[in-house]
Amino acid sequence: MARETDEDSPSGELADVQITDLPKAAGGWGAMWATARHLQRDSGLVRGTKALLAMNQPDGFDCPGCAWPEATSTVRHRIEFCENGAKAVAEEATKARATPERFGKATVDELRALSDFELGQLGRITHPMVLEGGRTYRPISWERAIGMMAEQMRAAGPERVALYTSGRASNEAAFLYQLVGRLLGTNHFPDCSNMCHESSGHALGAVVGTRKGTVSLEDFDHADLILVIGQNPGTNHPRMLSTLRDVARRGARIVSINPLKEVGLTKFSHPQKPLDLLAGGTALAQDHVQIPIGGDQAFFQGLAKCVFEADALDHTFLDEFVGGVAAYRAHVEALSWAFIEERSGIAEAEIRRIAGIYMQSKAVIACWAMGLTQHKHSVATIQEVSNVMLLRGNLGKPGAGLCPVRGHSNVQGDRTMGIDHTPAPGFLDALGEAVGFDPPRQHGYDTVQAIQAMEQGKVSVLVSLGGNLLSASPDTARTGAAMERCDLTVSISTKVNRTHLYPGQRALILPCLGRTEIDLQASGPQFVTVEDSMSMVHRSQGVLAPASPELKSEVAIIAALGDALFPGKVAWRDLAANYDLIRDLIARVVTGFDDFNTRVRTPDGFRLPNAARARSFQHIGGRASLAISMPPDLGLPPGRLRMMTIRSHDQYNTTIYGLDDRYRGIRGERRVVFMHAADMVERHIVEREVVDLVSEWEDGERRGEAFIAIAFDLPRGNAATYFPEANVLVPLTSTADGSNTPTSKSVVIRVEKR
Ligand SMILES: Nc1nc2c(c(=O)[nH]1)N[C@H]1C(S)=C(S)[C@@H](COP(=O)(O)OP(=O)(O)OC[C@H]3O[C@@H](n4cnc5c(=O)[nH]c(N)nc54)[C@H](O)[C@@H]3O)O[C@H]1N2
Ligand SMILES: Nc1nc2c(c(=O)[nH]1)N[C@H]1C(S)=C(S)[C@@H](COP(=O)(O)OP(=O)(O)OC[C@H]3O[C@@H](n4cnc5c(=O)[nH]c(N)nc54)[C@H](O)[C@@H]3O)O[C@H]1N2
Ligand SMILES: [Mo]
Repeated sequence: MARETDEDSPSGELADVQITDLPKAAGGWGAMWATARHLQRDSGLVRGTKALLAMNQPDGFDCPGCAWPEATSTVRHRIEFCENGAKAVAEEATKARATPERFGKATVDELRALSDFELGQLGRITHPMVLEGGRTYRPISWERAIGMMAEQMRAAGPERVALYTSGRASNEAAFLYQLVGRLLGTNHFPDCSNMCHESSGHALGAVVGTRKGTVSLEDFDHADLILVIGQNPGTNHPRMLSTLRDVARRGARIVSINPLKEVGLTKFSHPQKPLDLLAGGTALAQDHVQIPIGGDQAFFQGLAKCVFEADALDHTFLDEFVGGVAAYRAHVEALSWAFIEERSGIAEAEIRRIAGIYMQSKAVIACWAMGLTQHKHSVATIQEVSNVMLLRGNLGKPGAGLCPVRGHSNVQGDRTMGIDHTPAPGFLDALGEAVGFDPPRQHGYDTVQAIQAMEQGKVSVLVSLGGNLLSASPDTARTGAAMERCDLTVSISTKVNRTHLYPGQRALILPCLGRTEIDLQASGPQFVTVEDSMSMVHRSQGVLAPASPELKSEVAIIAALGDALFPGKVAWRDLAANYDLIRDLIARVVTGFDDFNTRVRTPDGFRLPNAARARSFQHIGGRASLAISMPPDLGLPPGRLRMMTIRSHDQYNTTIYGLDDRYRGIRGERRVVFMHAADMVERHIVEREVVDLVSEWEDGERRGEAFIAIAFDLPRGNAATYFPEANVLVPLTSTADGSNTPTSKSVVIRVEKR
């Protein structure tokens, strides 16, 4: 099937990878050094530092990195950023410019030969660009670009248009975007969340009736135990390490459950605290459960078995709020320890030990991320985590709750604003009433379905509000071919990425302002709003001069499209001139946003209501309910490995900042495959040998050529590669039950010698 070309490694050759010792702690001097180096290289120290000092401050902008919340302004530090936030800023505030002249020099086919890192180094896009009747992008006026878009969307009709969103879009942009789509008559809103925390939403919705996390940042001050499951905060949510550091210093416990012993969870030295730097840092997780990929569901059933056996239940809580306890009890009691050991890969004694720690703790927070969401059994696994938490009343009390740690800085807000292919009827009712139309009710396509629809010619116009659909999606070659079948592909982007290089018949790149930049509209400078992982809604306002005078805000671009498609239906120009008017509209449509404009002007913003946190289950029949499931068999055909695709320390999803993964001791190359030493010996593979990876799926094989094998401390039978280089190996139709999320963390492969 899909065959990988050499296009991901610049010259088609592998660099000489360097393997170094693992650092003793995350953060520390290494983080300070990396921060300075990236700022200097990309944005220049002065511009970069100006931006950093405004980041995560009440009057500044929200870090475009992750969705971890900021502390309240009373205790917030003047410096509130991490190494990776600094890299994200350097990437956006870069001095490099992808001007029409630079674009004009190469065809998209030639640009494909650049690596993702090199594409990023082209810099910020300065002008709207079009590709039609050739293979090169040329400049186009905004007016013609928007006109072309409106014309083709109208011609295609609602069924044939898909509107993708990446989670960096602001609430205001996302709200207008879904409004334009629904006025057109479609719910085809694939979004990055379909590949991310969709499984969490499904699981939590079914068990506790709320699709979001239930904790606040203050809860971490009151917890006795934090479970960090399938998450690598040292790299992906570094500000969470400051929270975990405070937790550890208070004497509370942290348990990590992960196939890898991630350095970031072992020890953390706060780069902005001199004493911490000198002392070498604070120890974080004392306990690490080295679970094989996919073993979590059975592991948590083992924990539940122990809780029942010891009768360590919160009976009052269960009697009042939870249904299905007896059936669930019968289910886990019937599972033998031999079965649980086999399906979790963890010995009974170890499960009992962790259960002991869990049962001694009065208030527990369970955090998780992609290690739980991107498997076939993800929804059931997350339900199992929730079950165990409910058994001891770890929900809706200080220091306890469920905490899916979101990725993109506003991915949660975008969903709240209606970026949802299965919108709630109540939301559509309110939207229809506020704007005066009848929104479409039929469910739309998610990301995988949208790619399939393009492939089958059912979708002919693809619009992307941010993101990089080509590289983020599974089955890169297949996704690229599907996109190329479209009549029109449109990307609203800040920087060049691989999606731009797989154009439809015609393609537009519409360059927009980034978070860091001043957004000046007719009524004056504007701010936007975002919602963090813990449901706090707050302002974000850029401070830097825009990268080019031609840039428009996302809001202005979408409002112009709305005006071209549905003039007079909404006061589009007024909305774009003054974002307060968009917020007034949001307040009328979205629950929890009353008085939006006033409340969001308070220093910390406001928290959205969360029924599960309030122990209110009225909307799901009065009770939370324990879910029953059978864990998967982890057995593999002979010689095969289960591979997870993970992030390095030097990337933001498909944006590659550099070629190092400092916390895993890798420098200079990303095409690596981590394997257990014994699995290498068994295959006669030596350290640094270049191998091919072949994934096996019901519709055929996929080949990823030339990965450097490196022995690593992970469970036997498991392997790890980096996303997006390994996405060629992830089959489009291998998705999670219930959420349809691609199984990017469990791909069955064989390793071939070259
Ligand atoms: N700097 C930086 N920050 C980011 C991002 C970035 O790319 N760079 N991306 C953002 C986004 S969109 C997201 S969603 C988050 C992602 O944040 P993470 O979820 O932390 O990211 P991943 O690298 O995908 O890592 C998942 C972890 O899950 C573990 N894992 C894999 N399979 C299993 C399993 O079966 N069980 C268990 N228990 N663990 C498993 C892996 O070993 C790894 O430690 O980060 C956000 N923040
Ligand atoms: N194999 C594998 N695949 C995965 C994952 C995995 O773990 N393994 N993780 C999945 C996850 S969790 C996610 S969230 C998705 C991510 O999928 P996406 O969100 O689609 O990807 P990103 O790499 O975050 O998007 C980066 C692009 O966004 C644009 N951009 C940056 N800032 C802005 C802005 O302010 N405005 C606009 N309009 N554009 C901007 C830039 O052009 C940049 O190239 O990938 C998924 N894919
Ligand atoms: Mo994500």
